[in-house]
Amino acid sequence: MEIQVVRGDITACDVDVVVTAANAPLIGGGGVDGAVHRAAGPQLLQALRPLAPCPPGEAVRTPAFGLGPRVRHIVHAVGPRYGVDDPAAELLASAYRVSVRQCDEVGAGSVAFPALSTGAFGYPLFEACQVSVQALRRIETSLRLCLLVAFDERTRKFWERALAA
Ligand code: AR6
Repeated sequence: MEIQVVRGDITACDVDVVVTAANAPLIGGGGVDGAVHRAAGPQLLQALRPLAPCPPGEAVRTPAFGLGPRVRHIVHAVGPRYGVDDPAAELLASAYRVSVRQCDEVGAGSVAFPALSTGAFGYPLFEACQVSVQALRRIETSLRLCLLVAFDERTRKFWERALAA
């Protein structure tokens, strides 16, 4: 799987699967999840209700609704709340791994990830970038392309640095 860092808004990505940074009750919120819910529309919340709760380190999958037809599925990954859900690094790596497994289950070729847990959930940015790159590199998958979508320049730099290591 090729891993590429790009700067931008994940709701504009041309991929089979968009991953969002969800919370355990799967009720939407701010940050990237807010943007994904706005783009997908209200059907998304309805589809999530029977799948909740989703514990940290896990992920669930729904159709893409308003994000389609370009995007086929949304994976709702729950990263750890830093300082609350432990062990944080293992839970964060697991959220990435389970998301990739969700992509493989539907035969996806491409996926876009946000920097899970690095906003409202408070995970230190550089460490989170390292954990995500290490986890994604070790995974066996039929995905061809994985976009790491940095919303700001700091995230882009740290992901590039983690990829170069
Ligand atoms: N595209 C890509 N990345 C984005 C976008 C976007 N449109 N918007 C924000 N980011 P966060 P978390 C970046 O807080 O820390 C929500 O309320 C953002 O700059 O979205 O896992 C959920 O409902 C940051 O780098 O996710 C949960 O309750 C990264 O996405 C909780 O926050 C993650 O920040 C999850 O917290």
